[in-house]
Amino acid sequence: QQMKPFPKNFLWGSASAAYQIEGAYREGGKGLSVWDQFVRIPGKTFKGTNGDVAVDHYHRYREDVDLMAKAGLKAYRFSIAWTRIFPNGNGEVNQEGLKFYDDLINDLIAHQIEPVVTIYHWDLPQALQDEYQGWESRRIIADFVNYAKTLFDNYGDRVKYWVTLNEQNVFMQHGYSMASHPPAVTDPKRMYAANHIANLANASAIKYFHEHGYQGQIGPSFAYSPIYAVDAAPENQLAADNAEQLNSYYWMDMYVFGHYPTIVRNWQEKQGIAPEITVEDQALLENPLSHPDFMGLNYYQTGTVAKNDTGVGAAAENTSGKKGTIKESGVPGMFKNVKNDYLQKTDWDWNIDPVGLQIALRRINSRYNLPVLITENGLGAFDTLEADHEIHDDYRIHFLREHVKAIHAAIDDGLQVIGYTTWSFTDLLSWLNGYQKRYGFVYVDRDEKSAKDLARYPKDSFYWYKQVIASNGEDLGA
Ligand code: GCO
Repeated sequence: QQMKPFPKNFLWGSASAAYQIEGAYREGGKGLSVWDQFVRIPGKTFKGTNGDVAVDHYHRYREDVDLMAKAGLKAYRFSIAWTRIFPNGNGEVNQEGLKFYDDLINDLIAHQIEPVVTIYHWDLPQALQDEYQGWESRRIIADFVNYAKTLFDNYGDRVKYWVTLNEQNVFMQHGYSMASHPPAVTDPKRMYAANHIANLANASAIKYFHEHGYQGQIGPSFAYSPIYAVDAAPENQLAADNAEQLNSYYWMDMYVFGHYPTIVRNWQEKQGIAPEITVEDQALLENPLSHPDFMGLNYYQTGTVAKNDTGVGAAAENTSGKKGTIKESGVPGMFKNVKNDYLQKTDWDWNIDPVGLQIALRRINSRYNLPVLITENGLGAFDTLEADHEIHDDYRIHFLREHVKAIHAAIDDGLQVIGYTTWSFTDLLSWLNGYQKRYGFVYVDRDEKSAKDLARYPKDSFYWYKQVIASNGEDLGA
């Protein structure tokens, strides 16, 4: 029996984010973002690396788009830097910033590459953090909608796929619980309050989009790591359910159902950390016009948990984990994270689990009944540039091949998957791990001795992916 093929218009693509590739952090009228400031605090990032230059995509986007065309990409997901459009977050529009993305979008379209635009990928204007504490103030809702509307009005004639907030769970947990992203707070009450405001901003932007007749689809992208129980002991199964509710359903349910899961809400109330929800909030969040058209899924790995009666703390696992620093973590009374002996790990100790992607697609599809756009998936690894400028990343090919098989299996299961934009197209800045952690199909030479010019070299995986795209997922290589 033959497997169902990938849909004819499946969006085979790749992805990036403004801060991780653009550089030119003070050019083109750009304002400063919270990341431009945060990376300057000693000890926050690997060897103090920052995105001041990144891979200089701002000046080399034409070269990058040419490479995308060479790979045969059908789609490219990138984010817009809010600070290029509104240097202060609100107020006057910066025409130069608008023009940069206008040119990029036109160049993509000229090469028949579908632009998938992320509106917010973590680089909040510093001015809004200073003015009213960013996500902690409801004033951000109007500013975010105004920014999103500016993008819809300027690019909506050409952009058909919009991602509102990227990995809200990650930027909230790292920013307000683990203090590893700006604004570097450790306060769960403030985190859940800020997160609720982000939910209102997300819902308002989606509602605006739906009410004003723009053509296309819009939804958030979420870093979903499905959770397994360590074994069949009922207490561990319950712990896995706790983790799934707290880590994932708490965040995603709000997008689609407009309410938080009872169990988590109750758990928060007992500790006095539940966000305040007004009658108006409820009406907005439950309005179907504020619900997404698809769920964006960033899938890297699964988690495994056991019951937690020893009170192991730390609110969440550090998902940008630095090599060798994974420590015991969990949520007291709910679950603790444990090792999964069935899974191998990446150079950064992330679990490698292609079947987990099929499971993620099933869970999202059955819980939310929405099509899924896989907005990220990929392998962060150390790569070696050979003397002849080749990069033999067979480990990445293997990783991606197994994940493409899992997507194919999900499609064969009857699930609706719109596309796959791998992380990432070129190598780029890892927020906390510098430039040594490489994800791209295209190697960027940042070695000061050999290449100050940030030369681009396609890796073996580049040619492999080209083949996959050309055959619409039929030819996955050996
Ligand atoms: C890293 C991370 C990022 C994220 C991406 C999330 O190493 O910094 O892997 O690259 O995956 O920005 O959307």
